[in-house]
Amino acid sequence: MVANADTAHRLDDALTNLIPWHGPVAPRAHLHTDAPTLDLSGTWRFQLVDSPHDTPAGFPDPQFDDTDFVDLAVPSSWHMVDPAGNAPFGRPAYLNTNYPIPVPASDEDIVVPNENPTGCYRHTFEVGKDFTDAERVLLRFEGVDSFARVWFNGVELGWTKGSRLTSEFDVTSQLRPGRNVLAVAVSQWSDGTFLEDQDMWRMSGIFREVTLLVRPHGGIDDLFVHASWDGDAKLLIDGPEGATVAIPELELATTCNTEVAIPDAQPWTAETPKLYDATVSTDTETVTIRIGFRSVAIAGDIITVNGEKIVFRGVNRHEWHPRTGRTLDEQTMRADLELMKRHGVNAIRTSHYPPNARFLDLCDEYGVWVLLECDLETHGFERGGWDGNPTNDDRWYDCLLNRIQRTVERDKNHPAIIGWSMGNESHCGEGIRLMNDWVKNRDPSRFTHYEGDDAHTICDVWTVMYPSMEWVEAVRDRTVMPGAEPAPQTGRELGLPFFMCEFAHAMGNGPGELDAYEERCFDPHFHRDRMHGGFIWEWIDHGIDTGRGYAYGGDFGEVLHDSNFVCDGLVLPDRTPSPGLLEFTATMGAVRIEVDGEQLRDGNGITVINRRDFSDLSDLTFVWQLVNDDEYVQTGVLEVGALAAHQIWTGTVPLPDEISDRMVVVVEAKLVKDTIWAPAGHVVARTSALLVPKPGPRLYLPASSQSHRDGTGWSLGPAHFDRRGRLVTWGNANLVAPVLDLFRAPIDNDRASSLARNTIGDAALAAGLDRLVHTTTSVRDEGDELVVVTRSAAAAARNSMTTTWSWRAIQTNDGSEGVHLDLHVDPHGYWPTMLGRIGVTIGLPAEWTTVSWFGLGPTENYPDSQHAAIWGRWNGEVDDLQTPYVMPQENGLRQGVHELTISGSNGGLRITADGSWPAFAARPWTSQALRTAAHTWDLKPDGHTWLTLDAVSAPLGSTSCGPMPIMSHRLYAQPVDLSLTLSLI
Ligand code: IPT
Repeated sequence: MVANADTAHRLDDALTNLIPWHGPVAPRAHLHTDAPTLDLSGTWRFQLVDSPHDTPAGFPDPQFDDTDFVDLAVPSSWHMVDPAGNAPFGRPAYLNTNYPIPVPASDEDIVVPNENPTGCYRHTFEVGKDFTDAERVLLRFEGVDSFARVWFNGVELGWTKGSRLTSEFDVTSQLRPGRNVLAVAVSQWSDGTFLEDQDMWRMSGIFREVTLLVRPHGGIDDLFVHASWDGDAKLLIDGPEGATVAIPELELATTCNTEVAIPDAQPWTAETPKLYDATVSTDTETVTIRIGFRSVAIAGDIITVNGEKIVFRGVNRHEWHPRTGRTLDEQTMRADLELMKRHGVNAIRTSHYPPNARFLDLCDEYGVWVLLECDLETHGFERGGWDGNPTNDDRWYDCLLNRIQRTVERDKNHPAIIGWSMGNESHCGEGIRLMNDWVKNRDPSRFTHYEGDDAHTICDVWTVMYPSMEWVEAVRDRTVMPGAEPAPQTGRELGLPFFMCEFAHAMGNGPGELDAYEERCFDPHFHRDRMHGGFIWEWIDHGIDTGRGYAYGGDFGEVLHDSNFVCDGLVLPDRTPSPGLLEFTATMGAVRIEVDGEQLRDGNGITVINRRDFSDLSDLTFVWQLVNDDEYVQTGVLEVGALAAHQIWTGTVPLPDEISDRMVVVVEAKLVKDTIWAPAGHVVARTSALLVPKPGPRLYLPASSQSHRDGTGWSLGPAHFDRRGRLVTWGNANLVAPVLDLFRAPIDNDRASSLARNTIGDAALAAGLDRLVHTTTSVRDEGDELVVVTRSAAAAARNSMTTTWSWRAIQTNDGSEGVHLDLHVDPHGYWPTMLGRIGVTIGLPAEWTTVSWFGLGPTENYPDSQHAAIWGRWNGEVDDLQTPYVMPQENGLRQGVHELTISGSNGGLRITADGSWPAFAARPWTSQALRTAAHTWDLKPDGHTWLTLDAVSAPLGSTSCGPMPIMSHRLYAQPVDLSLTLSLI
């Protein structure tokens, strides 16, 4: 206990004295107890001042008049109160690796600015006799960012740091019958800030729960459950001597500190999260705890659970809600887990801090592997060459140890947690070794992880971030890559299990190439090699809801910021799955279906691969459908049965004698029964194939009409061309004539950012792909054919594309009049720039908004992100075809277009393709507008429906923080052809 007068003058000291806390009791597990607890969440009184020196005199005093204070919800971050409006308490700031405050040099004492937003909190509440009569009462804070000084009924209890770590103060001697007053001064900056440089919004407050807990004499302060499984279960619970342990379901009755073998228990895995409800009791307290039996081991260079190799189909998860920031309610936590389980995610790295404790109860229940990370990142020291970096400076080691101890002690009883991570991007040093040693000593039952252990002498696994495909291959094939980054350092890593703790940066449109990572790093052929998959960066876009769209870094006037780099998740800020998440399911989900349309007749066109590590597929039914364009032909069920883990089933479906080029086989794996994460019928995996996988040439009847010329140009069937040979009228509709299009509004993967080296987008803009000048060089009228040649090039550029447009009037298959276009594009000159596309864009009437296509859909798809798309007939409105990435960018492409109609009440256009199938995008704005818009609310329909048809399209990659796309995927200038029939609707 610290007396008031004794500490008042030491306030600054406490903020920066490199002492992790003063006052709290020893860290221990969060236990569910029958001892009384009082949730202090609710409306507190609050006043924000500029500095810890400016707190109102005497505010912790119970008699203090707080009429000038205002109401604030606890838990919450004060920066999240109306951040896009009045922001009464300041606005959040987004920074990636830079510190938001000046960094002391290594030969200086630690200082933080005097301008240090400090929230003065007061909360008055009543307690009953159960609290005042208790032997001991603790006050628990689960998350205060970043420094809290605590008074209870006017007496200072101490102070604490460690924003996402629990602190408990003993309040027994201050607690009074009836009215009690809790006062807390929370400062945003402290020495803890230098250990909390995570890539996220910087915001402050009491943002997790505050609870008062009775601790009965002779009660259960802490437990450490050791529940292993090696064919049989074993249980040992470290706890109070003599405390009884009961698991009714297993008819087990034992005591703490006694190991018992349990023959008939089922193991816990992320696939089969079997939990047993146990009670641990003393005379004065009963704790309920959910036990999962499982054993984590490293066998050679393989991580096993219960003897089986596991593979992480994982995501990095920050805690985020677009309205409440890092304060999450249980509904949101459940929503995350439901979405993850539905989409095949089986693992979470809690980047880069321990989550809300309740979340881990839910991880046990839903079943995910958790790599639990300590609240530690010192990335901003990189800027100074890591000089004075806390993990290598012994002044800081107590703080580091305090953090890892609080991390492990709080969460040690969760079966879901299979590894402890020391933190993120804090370089390396003795500090990390001390943390790791402490963990291995306290809990040898799990592996340890720290990606920055780059000499690989400390932790149990070898992990990297954002490796190139070639590099992952070298790890898999055990070939050394001289000079390749990150290079093996000591050789020890070559004998360790390997995974990517971050890969496939999901910023904006992407990530692409997931299938390529899956093939290399996920051991898809069950070789039982060291490859353990990885964790996508990251789960959710941290956009802030402004009421009209989502804000990102820089929107709140920050001095320094990292723009939209904070929006790099698989789900949009409101948790709408992005196309990237659907692609994750299709490439990395454990249930894989492959259909080869051409082999179906041979009896083995369908392959089902069970990539689960434990469970068979008896929870799924595999339904096939044969569809011809938009008509169901036949449906049935595949006899996949209880296909065991790692096994492969092949089979086929009956085919009709006559097959058409729009015939598709779709196979879906659906849940047979309800689970806690999805209802029966939920589709876990889906794939499709065309029975005729390649386009064939089409025959057309010549039209009754020939081209004819008048003073304004040429007419060909329903098409009218101006004197420069540009298609300007279609039926009665005026068009913005089609032109060659090489440009896509740069996606985040095309743009340089705080971490990305690439300049794909800048190079495209420098080359003028967004401002091509189109010049007709010749128009030849050849009877029923009009041949127009255009040259497209940017101002100042000499390289160009020559496009030959050969138009012919025809009669389409349904007898209507139309035109056929043969388009040939030829590059001329030197084209070093990667292109966004090679296609054409045409401006249609704004009223034409109804789209129907036969091709890949319904979700958007790109050349390196198309496994989630299904062949079929899809319908929608133009508005529905846009994906609202937080920062506008190219989106909405759909490939494999056999036929497309786009129409309104006053007419329309049907396009059929032969020769090759184009991709299309239809938008109410241009790519140029998409490029210049900074937010979704900047995008305004411009009076046209812009239709783009790509002969070839660029891949997505994940270069916003990762390697360039695989060389063969990149789109460079090349000759292309398109062959299209246009008819009137
Ligand atoms: C990596 C960080 O660990 C993560 O927090 C996030 O910032 C991510 O990058 C990019 O979004 S660190 C980087 C140097 C690879």
